[in-house]
Amino acid sequence: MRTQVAIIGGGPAGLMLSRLLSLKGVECVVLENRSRSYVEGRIRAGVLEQSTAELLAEAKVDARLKSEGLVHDGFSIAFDGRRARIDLKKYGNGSVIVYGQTEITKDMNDELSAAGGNVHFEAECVAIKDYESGSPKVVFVQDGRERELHCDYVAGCDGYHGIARKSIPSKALREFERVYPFGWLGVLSETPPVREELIYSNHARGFSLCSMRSRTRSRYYIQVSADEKVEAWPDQAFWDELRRRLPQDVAESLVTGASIEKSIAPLRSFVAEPLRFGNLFLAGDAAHIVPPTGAKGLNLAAADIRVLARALVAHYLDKDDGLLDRYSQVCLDRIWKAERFSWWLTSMTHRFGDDPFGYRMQLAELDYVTEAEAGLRMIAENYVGLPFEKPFA
Ligand code: RFL
Ligand code: PHB
Repeated sequence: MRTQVAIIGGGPAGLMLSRLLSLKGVECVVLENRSRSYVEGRIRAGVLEQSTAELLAEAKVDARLKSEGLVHDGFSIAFDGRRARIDLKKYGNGSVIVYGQTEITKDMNDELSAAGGNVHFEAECVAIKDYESGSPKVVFVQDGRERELHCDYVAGCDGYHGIARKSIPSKALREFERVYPFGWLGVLSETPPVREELIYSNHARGFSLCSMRSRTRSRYYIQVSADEKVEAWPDQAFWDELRRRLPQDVAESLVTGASIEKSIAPLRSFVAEPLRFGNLFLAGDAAHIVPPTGAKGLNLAAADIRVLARALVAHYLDKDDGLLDRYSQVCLDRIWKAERFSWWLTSMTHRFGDDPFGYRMQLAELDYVTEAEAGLRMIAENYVGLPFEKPFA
């Protein structure tokens, strides 16, 4: 089998790249080791930057996003018995859109399969050969048979646990990591959201977040210790603990119900440098992880794909490799800023053990950044999404 661009991983990054390249006439094949229903069922991100929505429009997969996505002009941070609203319009000159990652992958898979289907599900990549040359090969196993996909370029969009990053010799790669001593226990329920906007809460018992997927479907999270087991949290225990961590008026209006999904996500900051090795490019979670507090993971994956798609199109259509050569640096400059924001928001809102001094520092910082215009601007600009440099803007 032969194609121009082999894409490893059919998560949001891989699917988006496939869609953007196909629309420009660049050939590509996506190899995804899970089934379509598994990928579409994974409950993950829910908040999109404006630039991610624009990329979905460019990929012509935004019809449902436009009709069902909820535009949010602000969110709140609760701490010390009060609540500060971050006005994204006023201080960040923009807004975000609440629309689930599950829906994005469904929308993209629908379009890709209608266009002829270049996504191979249950196709597990096991090796990448000759990526330092001009003719790499991706070895994959499908239906128990080992096959090879020959290509010009490989896009490693296979997430944190994928093989793309692991195929690169460790001496060629620099990895930066911080593992947090806690995770997020998340619950999805068919209940109306407790408020119209998201509420992030710093509480003495631990962080919590009230989010949503639609006007009838809610997503809530509470901070739990890193070794916590989901079985230890029957629905009632989750709702009781969430209520304790919310401002009283919010807790009183919380509508609870049976969980549709419940899982624990560990929290990690991670960046691999650089993002290019010969003709192999890393994008999305394969290259970087942020703790979910800033809602940046999916948006960063989309940002990499914006740059990579433009660079590959310039190579094939304009015979210009300048953008491919700059891919790594252009992405990393923006990635590190999102890493900083996600780390900072996590540090300011979570409990790090029994640390009364640290808690007072958090409250003082929250008080300052939610009062001072400079603080409000910094939070809002980062949450809405930092600008892209030209020609990626
Ligand atoms: P994915 O989604 O992990 O997709 C990688 C795909 O590669 C496949 N794969 C392979 N395929 C073939 N061969 C192999 N050897 C393979 N190995 C792996 C996998 O099956 C998978 O389908 O990475 P991608 O595409 O880079 O997308 C990244 C996003 O999924 C991720 O950053 C976000 O979900 C993070 N995230 C959030 N991001 C936001 O922007 N806003 C949010 O509100 C937000 N909330 C969240 C989140 C992540 C969370 N968890 C569970 C970590 C909330 C949570 C709780
Ligand atoms: C979500 O709705 O899943 C969500 C929202 C905001 C975050 C993280 C996750 O910061």
